[in-house]
Amino acid sequence: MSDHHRGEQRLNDIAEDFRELFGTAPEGVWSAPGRINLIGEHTDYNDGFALPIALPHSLAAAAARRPDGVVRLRSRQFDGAFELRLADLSPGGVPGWAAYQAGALWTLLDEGYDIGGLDLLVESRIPTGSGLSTSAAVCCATVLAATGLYGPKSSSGSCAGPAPAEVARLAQRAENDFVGMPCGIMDQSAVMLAEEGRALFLDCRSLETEQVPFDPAAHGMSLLVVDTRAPRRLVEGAYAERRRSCEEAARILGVRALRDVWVGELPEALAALPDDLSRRRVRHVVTENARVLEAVDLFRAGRPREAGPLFTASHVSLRDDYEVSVPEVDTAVSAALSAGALGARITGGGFGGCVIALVDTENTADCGEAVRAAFAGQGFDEPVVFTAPPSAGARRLS
Ligand code: GAF
Repeated sequence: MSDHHRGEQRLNDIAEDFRELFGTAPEGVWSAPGRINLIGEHTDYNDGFALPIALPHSLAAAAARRPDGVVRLRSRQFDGAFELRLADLSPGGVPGWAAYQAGALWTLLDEGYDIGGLDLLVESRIPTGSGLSTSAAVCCATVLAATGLYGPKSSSGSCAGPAPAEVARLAQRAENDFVGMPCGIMDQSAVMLAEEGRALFLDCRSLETEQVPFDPAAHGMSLLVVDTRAPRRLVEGAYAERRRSCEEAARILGVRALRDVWVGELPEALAALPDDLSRRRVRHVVTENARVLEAVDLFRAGRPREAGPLFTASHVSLRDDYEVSVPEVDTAVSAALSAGALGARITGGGFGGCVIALVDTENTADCGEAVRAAFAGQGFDEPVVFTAPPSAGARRLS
């Protein structure tokens, strides 16, 4: 089946499910991809740099308006049916997966968007629980659906919906203020702004972006993704703790954010910090920002193969200084490197999730096999291995 036919089939299937669940046809369907961060991890909330791509895996959200201020939420992947009154939404008040959609709608209302009731069905093909940003995709798709159906802010004077970067900001706010996850802006920016064949160079302070060419196949490589399927535990508490320690270090160093410490100033900054833990956290963030800039230079120069060692250095820093790796992830990285990968690292927030590896095209299958064999040897669950061409960001499908 061609991509076009697969897309048509998906639309038909979600429309049929929607009719079955809600008794009416959807008025529109939007898609939002998952993301992989190539490099620049735990830098976004430090006002730093990141270099994500969008995955070919996406979720689709079908929606129709309702006249009664009620929101009905359903998911093909998750059990449970939620029926909520828009007027009753309050931060922390919705449990489970529906919190992300409810949070997106609450944010729009809080920011003066004139939205009303909705029936909303989400069908996700992004592997869940793998740190590939299903949550950002859900929030972005919900903002797109609600503003696509109810129109832009009545005071905006424009007939277009919010710009993609504004959708990313609204979606981030949903996670920060409604769900209570203090994430940065990297995931939502990738979901909204990524382009096929490009990586998104993101300055998380100015929010300036640059689409940097990244076409692994054209350089004889693939980007291999290993979903370790390691259970992600303590993710939110540990993430918030990392963020707090960075903010505290920035305060001690007298800078607005760790972005303001350049790598050449690192020895002096480390000497000013009171303990080894904060020194290691700062060293990760400062060196990681420098690695992103180096990788971007290599991509711009058409030399992405040379970015491999930067990936591996990023992993070592995240493992040893930032302490967000787990044994399954380290096993995948070591196995990929031993099998000849040009570079490999944990991607995303960590504490489980996925590993990415830059590999020669002809070595892709062997590298995947080496990782599977290493997992079997350690008694870990079998990982899911796939390749990820840089894909397009969120859009309306119908
Ligand atoms: C998670 C967060 F949601 C992002 O904002 C980012 O901090 C990432 O972890 C680590 O780079 O995905």
